[in-house]
Amino acid sequence: MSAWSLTLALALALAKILKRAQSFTHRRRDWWLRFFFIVLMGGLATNAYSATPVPSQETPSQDHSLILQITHHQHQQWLSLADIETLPLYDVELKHPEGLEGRFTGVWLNVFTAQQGIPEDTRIRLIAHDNYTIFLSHAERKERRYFMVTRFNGLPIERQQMGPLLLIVPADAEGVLEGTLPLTRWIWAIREIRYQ
Ligand SMILES: Nc1nc2c(c(=O)[nH]1)N[C@H]1C(S)=C(S)[C@@H](COP(=O)(O)O)O[C@H]1N2
Ligand SMILES: [Mo]
Repeated sequence: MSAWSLTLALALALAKILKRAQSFTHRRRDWWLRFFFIVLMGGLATNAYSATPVPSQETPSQDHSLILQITHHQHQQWLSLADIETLPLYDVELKHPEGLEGRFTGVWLNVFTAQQGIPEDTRIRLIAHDNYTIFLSHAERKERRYFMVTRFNGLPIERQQMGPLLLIVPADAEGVLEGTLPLTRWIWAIREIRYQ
């Protein structure tokens, strides 16, 4: 549920109460408000899982321990949480299919790869600590907005908890939970990104 819709709902509820107090004779107007309120509540209910990242209030990490390897041919580079969090941070509330439910903070993958100088039209490969690996083609990266998570409920994520980095697709959160969209790209415990 987004903050603005909640504010709107509260404002409307307040308006409704005020109107009521004002006069019992204006029943028609009351019906209008009631109708509007029901429509709004319906909107909120269906909106509940359309997870959309919003700018985060989190202070960028100062942790400089190296957690992510970027490999390009023979060239290797290591990045820390502090390095990754120099990019604009976003928050998204969702339930991860593996069970974690709450606020995920991170950066957009396409913004990260652009900052790293990884060409947009290359296929990238992500490798996890358990050696699970996925490829994201140019087409796939254009089709969906991947989000790289650096924190859960404001804190860095432990290795046992899918950390230090995990990939999610906020727009797919609902479908993935329902089982109508695949989870294969939701790689967690990311340790390396490679590209040719
Ligand atoms: N690091 C890591 N991420 C991963 C996986 C994994 O084994 N390791 N499995 C992927 C696959 S194929 C699916 S369907 C989901 C769920 O995997 P699971 O059924 O093995 O829990 O997580 C995805 N992300
Ligand atoms: Mo899977």
